[in-house]
Amino acid sequence: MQIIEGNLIAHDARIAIVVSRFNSFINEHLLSGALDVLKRQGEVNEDNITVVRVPGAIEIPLTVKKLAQSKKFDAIVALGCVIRGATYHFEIVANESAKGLTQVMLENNIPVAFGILTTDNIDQAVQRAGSKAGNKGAEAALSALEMINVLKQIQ
Ligand code: INI
Repeated sequence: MQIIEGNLIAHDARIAIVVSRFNSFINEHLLSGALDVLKRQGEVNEDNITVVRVPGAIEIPLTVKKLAQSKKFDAIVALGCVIRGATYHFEIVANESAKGLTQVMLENNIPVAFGILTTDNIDQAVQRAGSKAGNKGAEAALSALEMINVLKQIQ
């Protein structure tokens, strides 16, 4: 039996993080969580980490696509926060950003970690940005590290 699984250390991995400004009071905590994991758990060389800021979650997929096509990165972490409002806008932004990211990942053969919160209210977002329910930015970074090492073994 052969088992392929990735560990989390990735010293030389080149990782891009795309983070949106909309709801930045949440997103900055997701970014801190992601950077903390990359540096302390992944032991990723800080010079190999690139942070790209974009306006909102809708702009994340195109940015991730461009980064993927540059072939300069081994994984991309997408961070943002979509909070439900009174209109259908929430569904559009949440669904389209998720769909776009999955498409980029499959079309470009690069792991794209999904760290975009989609919550009913601000409280749920705060809970997932470093308090009661953990830090989804940190979780996304963990999955990027693991996927880099899994794919390395498969290739
Ligand atoms: N962008 C977000 O990242 N989160 C949101 O909650 C949000 N809402 O609710 O409107 C949001 N909208 C902006 C959108 O992502 C684009 O930046 C904007 O439409 C310009 O293209």
